[in-house]
Amino acid sequence: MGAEQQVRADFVELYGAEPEGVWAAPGRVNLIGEHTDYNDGFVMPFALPHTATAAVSRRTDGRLRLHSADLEDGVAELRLDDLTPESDRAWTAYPAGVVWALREAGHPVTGADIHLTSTVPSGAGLSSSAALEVVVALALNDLFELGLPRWQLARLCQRAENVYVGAPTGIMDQTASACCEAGHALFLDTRDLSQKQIPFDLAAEGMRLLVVDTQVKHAHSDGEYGKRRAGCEKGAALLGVDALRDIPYAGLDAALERLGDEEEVRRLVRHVVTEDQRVERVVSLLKSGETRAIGPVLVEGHASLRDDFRISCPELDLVVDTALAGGALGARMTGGGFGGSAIVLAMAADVDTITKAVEEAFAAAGFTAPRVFEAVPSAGARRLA
Ligand code: GAF
Repeated sequence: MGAEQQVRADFVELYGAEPEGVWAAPGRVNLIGEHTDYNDGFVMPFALPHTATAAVSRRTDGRLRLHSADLEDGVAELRLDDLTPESDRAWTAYPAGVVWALREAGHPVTGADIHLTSTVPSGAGLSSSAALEVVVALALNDLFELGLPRWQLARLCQRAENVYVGAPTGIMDQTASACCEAGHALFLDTRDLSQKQIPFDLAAEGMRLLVVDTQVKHAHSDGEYGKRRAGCEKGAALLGVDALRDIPYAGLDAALERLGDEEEVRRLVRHVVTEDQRVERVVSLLKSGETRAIGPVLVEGHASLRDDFRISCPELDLVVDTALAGGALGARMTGGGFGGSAIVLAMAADVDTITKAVEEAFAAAGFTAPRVFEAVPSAGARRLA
């Protein structure tokens, strides 16, 4: 049975009737542009083939029933009028938060039965939570005929995550899940949410992109992410701009000088301003067909996250160093950091050697074995049935 049939059959068993529809929304990897989204900057994610899938039906009685095939928990039953920000520390906060955000924005959602399952690895920096949020938002948008465009669904999902769940994340992950297209990376300006789909077909050029999940679990609500965000906001305030996006690359040295002995803020500002410039470099290299040349830009991005933003960890650094020593074209951590995944850009012929080298290096260091898979730019959120 395929995922769609399975989730449909499980829904019938749980709730005693066919669902009105089935939807899917993917996780993402970010090619370049890390910790720039809450600085109004640029990002460039693409969607994974891994998705959250939801079978959903409307209710009219103000109740929300939630169930996940991936957990032992039974059906959670909530009353829409009781949904309160930061009151739920379980996985149910993500779908419930979306319902809360839609209703708070005035959309007439009157209840739902939802059954979910996901193939996006959780805690791996691959946006498993955004996939859960977006699949629910898209389903409710369709069923209640809300007519909201994708970018607005992403905004509401971000609000669910920021206010209801209580994690101070940016807009990248939800937009990636809602708006990515197969065979493309999404060049997103997080200030005005303008988007360009950039063709990104590595296989056609004999290349591959590997995701290495270090199995070091990360969480956004644990404080370090928020500290970086607050540091960036402090930098913008000290420099008299709305967001670090407003510091042009050419003005970076002058900006750093103005920050005087604010050493930590200087490092954060340097990362964000140089990272925005790296996104623009990658976009222009891809547009001119120089795909291999993005490798060194990815490596620079990793060094900046490790040394200036200080959010890497020994496992992520080991992936990057080992992959590069094994002939990779580029490699860097991806996502929020403090664990999670790294990406490795390599020629197809080198993939096996690099994978083996990384696995051996992890074993030699006494780290948990990493999970390595190839990432092909896949479709964004969609209705399956
Ligand atoms: C996490 C956040 F959710 C994103 O908004 C983004 O800030 C990313 O970390 C870092 O680029 O995935």
